[in-house]
Amino acid sequence: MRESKLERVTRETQINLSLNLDGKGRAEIKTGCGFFDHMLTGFVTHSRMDLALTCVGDLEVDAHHTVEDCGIALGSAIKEALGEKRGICRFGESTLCMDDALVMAVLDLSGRCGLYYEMELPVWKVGDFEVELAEEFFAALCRSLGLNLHIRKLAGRNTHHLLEAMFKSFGRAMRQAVKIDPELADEIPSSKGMLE
Ligand SMILES: [Mn+2]
Repeated sequence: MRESKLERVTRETQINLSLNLDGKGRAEIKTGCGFFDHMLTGFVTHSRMDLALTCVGDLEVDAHHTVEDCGIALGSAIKEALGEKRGICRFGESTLCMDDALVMAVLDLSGRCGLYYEMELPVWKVGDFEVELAEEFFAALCRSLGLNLHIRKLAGRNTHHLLEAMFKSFGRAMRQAVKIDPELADEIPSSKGMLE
């Protein structure tokens, strides 16, 4: 079973997480930041992972620690559930629209961290979420997972739609990348023989 559980406690956040890579897209997300919950739920639905995530963070400061630490935790959990990455497709890509918004996510579970984030977002805050935190989330996730990720806005004006299209597009791309490729048997899909 490609699953993992994780508890992460710092002076800024307390996180409990359980993940199943081969799920049905079931999300139980409670971070105290409503818009961020909405984004993570979109990711989960379209990645088809099952994710239960509770975070009690220092929202009296702002949502920064909460969002960043959830990124760290989710990346660590996916990494643990993937193990040696035997038989996975490894690469994923998705260009997804939501009304006016058109966003592309292309990724490689290479074991190396890289984030190439080109989203021009018209407003600085949506609901209780400062939009610059989205980049912090992906940066943290890429570091802890060892993910190379390109995210690019192709079109769009509405910031809610743009962020939502981005998280869903990331979900679709991750779904492809973690999928088991039946032709690979249990090979590690790398000419080096390892993905670390
Ligand atoms: Mn929405």
